[in-house]
Amino acid sequence: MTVRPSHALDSAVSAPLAPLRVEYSSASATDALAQPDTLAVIGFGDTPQVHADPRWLRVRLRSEAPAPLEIWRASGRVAHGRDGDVAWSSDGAYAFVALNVDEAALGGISSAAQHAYATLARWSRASATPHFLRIWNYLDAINDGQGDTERYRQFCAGRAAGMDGMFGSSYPAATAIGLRDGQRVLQVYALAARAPGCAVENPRQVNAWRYPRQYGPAAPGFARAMRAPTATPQLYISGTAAIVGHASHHPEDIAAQLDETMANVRSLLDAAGSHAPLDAQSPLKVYVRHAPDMPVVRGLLRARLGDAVPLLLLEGDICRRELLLEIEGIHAG
Ligand code: 3EB
Repeated sequence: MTVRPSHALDSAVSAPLAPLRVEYSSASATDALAQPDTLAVIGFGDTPQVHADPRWLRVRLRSEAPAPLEIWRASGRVAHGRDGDVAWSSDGAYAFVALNVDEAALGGISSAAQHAYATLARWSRASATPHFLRIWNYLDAINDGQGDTERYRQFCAGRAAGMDGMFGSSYPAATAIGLRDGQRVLQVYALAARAPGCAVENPRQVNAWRYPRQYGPAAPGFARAMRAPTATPQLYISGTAAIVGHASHHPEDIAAQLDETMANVRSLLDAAGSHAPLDAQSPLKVYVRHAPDMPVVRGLLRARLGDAVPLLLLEGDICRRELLLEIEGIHAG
């Protein structure tokens, strides 16, 4: 492993972190990457991946309109580099970690997921920021295959094997969404921190890691949300859909799924003790299965949330076939 800034002896190790600043921005990636406090710049869809910088990541999901960039800003000076297939950046308080795993090279989605998570585990053990707060997973053709051979279920099995207890019984917040470009390259990226966050579960939903066997051989290892170890409250909300208990609700009804999803988000915010409304400090990412639903979903969300909440709508497949949308976000409050 190459040398990464070690703040392990810093007396501030246990001090609360400043909140990570996350925004959807029309800035150019070049300008964003030129800022010394930029931790990550994420482009979507057809954005050409032209930056060699390890902080630059392209997610292969199409957006509704020309997609803004998602920019993460830390507080301190950001160092960055690559260790094997891991791209990383860190200011000592937070780290961005990303890797792409070619499925064919590993022998399938399950082995690719296992490799990705074993690599993250190894990375975190050697890191001054070993605590994962939030992980994103993107894989092609997530709903292909029947029953336990469905690619999402295979992904979950590989992820569980690769995690190998690294999270104990407290998982980070997460998203797992399907790509559609036929590139069998699993993409995993994460936000890690110097101090641990606190997992939050949703009383309206069965904890995902306790889903019954009918949903696959390995339950998905993620928490519904993660409270960040910050001086002022910040909550990372996992991908949230129209699941109540462990069952999907309202198949084929996008408006009802949106209502149910927002009821879940509300319930999660309540469980986290977060009573501030979603506002300009609450960027939401909305994954929509069918492109024609995107303007409908945007309209319904704007009517519900007002104009201040930053929204990024992306076309992607949800991990259960009957689910038409999923919403994730970050909330200050
Ligand atoms: C759900 O609630 C919907 O496998 O990492 C949401 C967020 C979902 C994360 C994951 C899956 C994951 O079960 C699917």
